[in-house]
Amino acid sequence: MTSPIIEASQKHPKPEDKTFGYGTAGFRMKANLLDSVVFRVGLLAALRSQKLNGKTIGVMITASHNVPEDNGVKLVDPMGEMLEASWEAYATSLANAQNEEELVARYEHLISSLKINTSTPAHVILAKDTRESGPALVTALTDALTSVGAKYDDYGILTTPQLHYLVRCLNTQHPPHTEPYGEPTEEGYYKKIGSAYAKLLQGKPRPGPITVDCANGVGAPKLKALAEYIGKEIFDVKIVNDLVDQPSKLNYQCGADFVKTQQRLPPASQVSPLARCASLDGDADRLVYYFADSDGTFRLLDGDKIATLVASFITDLVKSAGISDLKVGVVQTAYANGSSTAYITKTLGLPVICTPTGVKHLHHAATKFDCGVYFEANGHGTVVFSHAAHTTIASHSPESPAQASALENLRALVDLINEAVGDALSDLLLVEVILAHKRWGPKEWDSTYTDLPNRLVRVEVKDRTAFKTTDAERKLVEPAGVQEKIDSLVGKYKQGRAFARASGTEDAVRVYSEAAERGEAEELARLVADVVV
Ligand code: NG1
Ligand code: ZN
Repeated sequence: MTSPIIEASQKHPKPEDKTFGYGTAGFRMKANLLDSVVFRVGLLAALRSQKLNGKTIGVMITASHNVPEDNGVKLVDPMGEMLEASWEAYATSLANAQNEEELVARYEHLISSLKINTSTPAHVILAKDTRESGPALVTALTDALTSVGAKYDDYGILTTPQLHYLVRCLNTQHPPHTEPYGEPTEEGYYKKIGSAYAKLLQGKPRPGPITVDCANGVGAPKLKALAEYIGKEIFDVKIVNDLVDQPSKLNYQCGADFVKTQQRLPPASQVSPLARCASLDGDADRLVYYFADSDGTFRLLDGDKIATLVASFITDLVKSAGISDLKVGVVQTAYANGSSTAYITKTLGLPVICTPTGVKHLHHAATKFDCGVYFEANGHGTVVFSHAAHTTIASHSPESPAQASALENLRALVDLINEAVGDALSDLLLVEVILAHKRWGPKEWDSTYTDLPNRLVRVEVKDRTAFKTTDAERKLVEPAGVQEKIDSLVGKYKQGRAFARASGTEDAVRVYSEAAERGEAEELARLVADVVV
């Protein structure tokens, strides 16, 4: 059993002086360092499947919004969630074994300590984004899977959320699941969300054209396929930044991360005032909207604006359907604009939970609600429905035609939403539907509340591990004394708020600030940055 692993692993040697860590987004780095890591992730994926009695595990090869030279790999658990946290350490342990012998020893240690029956057939599905380094990394992965006799299916190029969807579909085909999540094919994905969209738009004004910047990544061909499935009459999308055959253009001057951090239009987008625009990131799991105001000012509608729109719509729909016992709530991180939090609690009257950065934390917290809406400010998020919500929505009896129609819409909404993970394509259709129902353009949506001026800066420090936080990363406990200094600075600004935390994906500390005036928010960020260096 072990010699095939050694033989296969010799083709994917570990770079000597590197230490790898499974972070918030899996392993992510320069693609030329990733070969051995992906091979070892393959071994772990097979073990994870065996540990879970042969359930299907997903492996996605992508580096999302990172530069084209980077790549990454992450594992998807059976219901389409991120890998269970305790297994991240096993991934790190395999990735850092210095040689083949150590790798096999660690692999066997996992088998015995986790009591894994290796005669259980393993099943893994895999996909990649459009990066040039993808195909070679897939070979590393399949070499590993072959060496341990795991069965695998390579789905080629997909968006990250499509792979999560497929994993969930494949694992819900059999009892105890009463109904599969959807057809386990790419086509099945378009069918499920596309028909839900069409249903929700019945009798509603047809949305006008929307321009979508696809970051020159996988979102471009997939959005085209989705748009073809739905049809131009009800989904009139103009796709820009779709140069997937020019890998160096990926995420360059475009994409959701560019728009959110630069707070401006991607240069390739030529749009008329008040026209709806959106950007996806490089693997199509983030979405932000924006528009140019009548005077040309750029207006961003970020993850917070999407979360508030979705939460208000679901609340209304649940109420209109005559359902009274489902709890709707919103999950955010410390990066959510203070105005959005105030709007959710005061205007919408909904509870808000704040979690540390990273969607796995938000997702987990969202399961505490019946309809849990979660979004990071950068546009990554979705809605999760509890078991009770699914049952109630499926079985509720309406008492009037109005209730019946709201209930139909609620059912279609559940189909439209990719519960497994934040999904830019599904979220895009969701926002389009809500705007059509509310008869809103981007300006009406934007005017629900006004963002407090804010600033996010990246600070290079000697050792970011020295920064330890509490209270959902809003307060520093270490280094000693720093939080007191931040507090005293914050106290000097009207509506001031600021925090510093170590990034989980980059070697830096991030400082975020808000204040009543733009200049003050910027000054506060600068002063806090001075305190942390
Ligand atoms: P870090 O580098 O830990 O701040 C960033 C984003 C997160 C999340 C992760 C994973 C910000 C401020 N941080 O995390 O929201 O998306 O990357 O990709 O946007
Ligand atoms: Zn992404």
